[in-house]
Amino acid sequence: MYLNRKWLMFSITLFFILAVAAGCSSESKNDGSKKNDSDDYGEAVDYTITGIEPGAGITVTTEKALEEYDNLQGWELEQASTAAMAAELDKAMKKKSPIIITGWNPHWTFAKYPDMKYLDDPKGVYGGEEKIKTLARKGLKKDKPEAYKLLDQFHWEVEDMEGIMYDSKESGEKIDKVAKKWVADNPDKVKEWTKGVPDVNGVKVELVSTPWDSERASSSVVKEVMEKKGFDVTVTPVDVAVVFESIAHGDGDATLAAWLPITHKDFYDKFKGKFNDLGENLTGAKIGLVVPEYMDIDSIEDLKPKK
Ligand code: PBE
Repeated sequence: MYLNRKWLMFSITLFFILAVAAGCSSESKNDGSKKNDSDDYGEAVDYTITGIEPGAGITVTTEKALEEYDNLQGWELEQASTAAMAAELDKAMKKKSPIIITGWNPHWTFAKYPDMKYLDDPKGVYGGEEKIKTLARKGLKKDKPEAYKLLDQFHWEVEDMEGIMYDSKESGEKIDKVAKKWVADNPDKVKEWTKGVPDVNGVKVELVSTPWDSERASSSVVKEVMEKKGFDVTVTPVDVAVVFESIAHGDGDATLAAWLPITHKDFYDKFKGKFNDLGENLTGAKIGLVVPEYMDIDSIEDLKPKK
């Protein structure tokens, strides 16, 4: 009798354990299927990728992606500004709602939101590692050899650039101010860039640049370093297309803002042969489609076409 009761208790307990386990697994199944529904992030974001300025290289590249990926049929790229994209991202992150942005490194976004990921790009539309190159107008080497030498020697790391961008975002101080401090704090790097460059007396240099923090950082740093050597430097931020035109036509002296081989490919190819390529000033940049980690998606190909 006692034994039987013990068995009964055991069976009841076992039943409960199994019932709970079954409950759990059916719950996780439900979760799974729920996930599959909301996996269709397309509807949630209205089949829209949140982009930046119409003139950006990443905008051109994303338009190519919309053509290349069959599953992105019916999708659109919203184009406004980097600030507008950042505001949208901020809103989405707070609500944990889905968002797909055009993203890049170096950028402060990744410092502020480390829980973001690039979507795999099996067709390689966005390429792999991007480099930022220095281009100079033809004739700069002959006309202003000291400037050319310094620009040619300028090279820094992702962390340097990102540090300036992030400090500026955090402190609210303008990039050029933070850049001045950076120059004062990094005499070793500055020494390398200025090696063998004689001081000059007011030689004018115009750097054409783009209106993103990454390029504000590089241009401000180089301006500061050059001015300490006696150059008189102007930085002009313009559209990417105008940067290339201006260097090709010899209106601007140089740019530190050419993202290659993918981001600015069309502009580079269009004016090839009409400028001098001084090589990269930074390696390890990247562009692509970026989403918050909380989105259960890994690849551009996981997105569904518009219904
Ligand atoms: N960016 C940042 C620019 C270059 C620098 C990636 C947004 C672009 O042309 O796309």
